Amino acid sequence: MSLLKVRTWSAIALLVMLQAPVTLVGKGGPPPKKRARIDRQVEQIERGDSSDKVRVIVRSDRTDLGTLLRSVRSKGVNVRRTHGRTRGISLEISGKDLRWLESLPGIDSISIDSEVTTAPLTPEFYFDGGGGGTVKKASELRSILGLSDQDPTGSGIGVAVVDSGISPVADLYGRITAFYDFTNGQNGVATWPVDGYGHGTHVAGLIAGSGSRSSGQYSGVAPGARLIGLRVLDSIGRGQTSDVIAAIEFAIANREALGIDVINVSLGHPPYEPAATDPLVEVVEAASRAGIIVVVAAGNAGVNPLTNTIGYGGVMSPANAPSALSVASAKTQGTINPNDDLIANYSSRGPSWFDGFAKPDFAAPGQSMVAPAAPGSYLKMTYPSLQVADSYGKKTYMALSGTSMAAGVESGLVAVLLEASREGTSTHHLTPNVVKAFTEYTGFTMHDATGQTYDRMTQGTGRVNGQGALHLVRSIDLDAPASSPWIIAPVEPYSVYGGVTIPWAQNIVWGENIVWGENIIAANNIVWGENIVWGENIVWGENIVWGENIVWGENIVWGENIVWGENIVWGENIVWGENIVWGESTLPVDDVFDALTKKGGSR
Ligand SMILES: [Ca+2]
Repeated sequence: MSLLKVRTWSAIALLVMLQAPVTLVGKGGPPPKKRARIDRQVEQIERGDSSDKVRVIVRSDRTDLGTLLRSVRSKGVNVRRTHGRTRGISLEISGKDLRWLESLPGIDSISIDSEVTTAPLTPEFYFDGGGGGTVKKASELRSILGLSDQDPTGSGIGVAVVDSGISPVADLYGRITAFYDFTNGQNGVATWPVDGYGHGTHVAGLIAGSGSRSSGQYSGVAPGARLIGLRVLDSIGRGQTSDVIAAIEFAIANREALGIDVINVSLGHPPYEPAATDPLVEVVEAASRAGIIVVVAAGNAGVNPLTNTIGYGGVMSPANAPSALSVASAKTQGTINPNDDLIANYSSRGPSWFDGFAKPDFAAPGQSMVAPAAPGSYLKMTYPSLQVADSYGKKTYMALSGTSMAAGVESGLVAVLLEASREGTSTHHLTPNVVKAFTEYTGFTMHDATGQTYDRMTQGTGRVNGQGALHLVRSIDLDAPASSPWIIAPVEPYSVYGGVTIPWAQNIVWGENIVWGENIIAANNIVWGENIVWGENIVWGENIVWGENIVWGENIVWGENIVWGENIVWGENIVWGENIVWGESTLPVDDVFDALTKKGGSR
């Protein structure tokens, strides 16, 4: 697509956005037929007018999918799945029939059924001088999060791992309580746990591994938690959006039966449309509404693989989902003290494409993380240099890096917080919003190697602080009535790690808003309810207004032209949603994604 065309498209989109919503009033017959919205991938294929088959996800504006299903089947279209909760149908159709599909009544939008990837970070892919040279040692993972041996282990909490499966290795013995396969269109077939690729086992180990083969050295964050394996990636790491949607819908539907409290999603695809119509985002939002806490890897698109420069706008779908806990990758430098932690170069920076949401939400340890290697798996066999020996001299562990690992660590931490919240007599559970707000509020502001504070689009509110979040969870009364104070114990906004006292970030990044102040949580500004409700005396940051006109400190003006620090000019040169911005150059997102995935070896 030429830049000229992109600009034209962008100008039209801008005009549409500026128009006031049109309301049809009166009784002059049926409203004119509107065509379904399509994402830019579908748009491109439609223009190609090829008879090649294309997989798409159709979202209906009606709850009854029957008529729609009959219509598409009558045309001989292959229906692959139906997604009842999100009113969707996944199907395979000729590119030439897309326009016909678009004009069918009852269709709201059509999205590409994109391939998803974990973009795992293999040795040639670190961009960080060979992985940062830090392998997690001893039972340091919990210590690095400020958790003591006496703190909760996630007992009674269920974490669904939507990934390549989970291998029943010794460290996960007795932890995998259910396993279902959704690969290649399978409809949640209950099987013996498997993981041909090796990614899901590693993530599961960071969440709930016992460390039994390493005398506890390589245990996960929440060794007491249960794991529910939802396999969506095949033995070489391939999977499709529709399979992921099916798995998450299954998790929502079976939430009670399987005891699912948390969903870990360490995979994604580049956003092809605004979050509001992205089917993968929608199912994450549905899970959050059902009370499940969804933890998502921000993505590993922080570095332009062609120029090796760091850039913004690389957050993957569904990490762009407003309700998701979107996690960046921190390098702990192998120390307990979080003050020396750095953000990994590869960690995807925000804001999110199309919407400009402030993402990621925070950063968790994700560099050179040691966890169980799935026996005979693709990752273990392909990268022997990543294998790590256990206490018996056998290489049953491996070190992987990426936001996938950071998400696993965060999911484990959420399990710890949830167990803590159920210690008392409270009848209420922590909602996804509250868990996110507490984790953001108690985070540690991070600095780069030169002492410069990372911006919010890089670190969110900072490095997660398990000790602080746990303290906050234990200081509130979940049964406090709406609009009343819920802090029942004094909250000191700092934590002590290895003798070092570090203040909390004490701010919250929320969708398009950043809220800052010491009193956000301590006072009556957040009240209990389905949503977090901001008090009337909210301070909209000291220097941040995020909306039609944005001023960010002294560096950023977001409107017609955007200037980010000294490096990025965002305006004339850059088309939002089509390109990733790296320094002063841009690159089409598909080229980047291809380069990332090829280099990452996942397809
Ligand atoms: Ca550290």
